[in-house]
Amino acid sequence: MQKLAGRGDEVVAGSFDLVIVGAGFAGLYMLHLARRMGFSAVVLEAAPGVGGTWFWNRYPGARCDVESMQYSYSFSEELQQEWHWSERYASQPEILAYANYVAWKFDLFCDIEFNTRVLAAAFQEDDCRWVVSTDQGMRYRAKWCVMATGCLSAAQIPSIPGLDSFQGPVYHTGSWPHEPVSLAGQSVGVIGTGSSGIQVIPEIAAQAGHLYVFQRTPNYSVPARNRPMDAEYESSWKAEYAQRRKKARAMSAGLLWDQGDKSALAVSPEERLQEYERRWAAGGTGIMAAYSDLLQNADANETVAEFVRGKIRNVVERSEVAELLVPVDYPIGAKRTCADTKYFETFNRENVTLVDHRASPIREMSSNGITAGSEFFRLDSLVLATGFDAMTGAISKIDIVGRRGLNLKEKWLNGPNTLLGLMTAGFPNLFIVTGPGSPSVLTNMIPSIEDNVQWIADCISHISEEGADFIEATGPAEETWMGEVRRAAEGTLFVQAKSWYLGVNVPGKPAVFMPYAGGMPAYQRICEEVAADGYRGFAIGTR
Ligand code: N01
Repeated sequence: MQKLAGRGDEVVAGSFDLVIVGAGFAGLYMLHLARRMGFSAVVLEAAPGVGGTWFWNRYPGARCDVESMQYSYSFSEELQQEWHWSERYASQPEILAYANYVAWKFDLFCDIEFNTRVLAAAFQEDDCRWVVSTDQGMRYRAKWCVMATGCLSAAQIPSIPGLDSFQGPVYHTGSWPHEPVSLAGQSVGVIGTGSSGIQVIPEIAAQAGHLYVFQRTPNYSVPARNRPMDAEYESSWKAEYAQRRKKARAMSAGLLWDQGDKSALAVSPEERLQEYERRWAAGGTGIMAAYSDLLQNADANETVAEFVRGKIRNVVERSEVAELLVPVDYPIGAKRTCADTKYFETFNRENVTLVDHRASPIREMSSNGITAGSEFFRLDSLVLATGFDAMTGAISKIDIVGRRGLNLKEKWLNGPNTLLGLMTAGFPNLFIVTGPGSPSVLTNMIPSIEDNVQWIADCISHISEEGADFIEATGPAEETWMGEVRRAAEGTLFVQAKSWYLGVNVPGKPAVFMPYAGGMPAYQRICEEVAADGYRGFAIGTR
């Protein structure tokens, strides 16, 4: 990279059309598209490699809960034909290998600056340029700044008194070490029973001397029934990938699955049971697609929730443990439904103890263990499966200053405001991929990323062709969209659980349902209409 003379201690690394923050699936595709459209671009990435959240989440058992034939890019027919997924649900190492393959195939590495954390981004009103500063003491100037920072990339560390005094290693599932971690024979504590906890717990139980699982809220989980990729299944996808991707995008979650169109309450209990059993045997979260109203109607939801509770009770041998593992006080699916491999069976092992953190809250940690309620648990190692400051965490870590000194963190103090999740008023030429206010985490992420990135690339092209200097979300359009996001959520059961969708897992974070729950097709249609209507709701201008 050419280095130019800088101001102060910083070196000006260069001027680009786009600065892209993050080399996960969003950043990689943004770079690819930008280059294809003839723009100069650089990606700034804190990690030493590509893959984003899949770079960091390398805990044992880490695996995607969306089928691999669908959790992949669709933009290149050649890519989707030549890549072979070895399992129904891809493991983290395979997803990371895929990200690296994509970066290699499309020659992306040369435009990515690794080990480079973005600290600040400031909009210069005089020339409509973003100046992006990094921890490497570099400044990058660009007309467009794209936050491809990911929805689940800022690990959330709980504030447990005395955590720092613990002498053993503390691992967070979301920033797992790269060196092999051996927990063999140790006394290990795991805090958290969300998707990450549910995947890591069986793996740790298999090697630990004793495992203590500290559970605050039990989670609904269904068996993934992962297996090696079936050759015929793979061929059938590859024979009609384009048509299937199109059909998937027409489904609410952007996933091609067997979506039932009847209400769960419109069929007999016998028929319903048969259908749930069929889907349970098939594995995966498709059980939530059995009927059309499972995420909207509390009574319909209760039918599947009760079915899953029954399965948990059947698997877990000690009834007092089973009762602790059975979720009762929120609808299934209101927190993301987990897909597991022998999670509930793990609690039948002699070397696993479930600690009910609600009845016996974690009080403190000391040099050699943890006190929950009045009991002390001696630990050699601690694993935090405590999730993420989702959707806004990674962006908020960057000091982003827009027009007239407006600070994004301050603007979002009472919850994030965006127009379509793509832009936020007061921050011209700053885009967010799958930002709060987009369907993102409620959908298959990679197609959602592709659609957002395509929209951004088309927008940049349009503004450049018009000879304009900026595009910016307007306040009233943003307010209208946030109303739409609220209304869409209120029509669902999502708001009835204390989840990271609402931000309530992070102390002090305002409780605002962040993703757009109106479904991928509705969102995509709105995005297309807005663009076709000359970017309705956005201001376009010259300086
Ligand atoms: O995080 P979570 P995650 N004291 O927030 C508990 C994706 N993902 O990393 O529920 C004690 O869901 C917390 O308890 P509670 C997927 O979208 C996908 O597991 O707040 N406990 C909860 O049990 C997923 O939804 C995959 O009461 C504390 C857990 O920690 C998202 O990432 C795999 C605590 C956090 O659960 C996040 O999943 C992994 C405290 N202070 C992740 N703070 C797949 O594709 C938190 N907890 C399969």
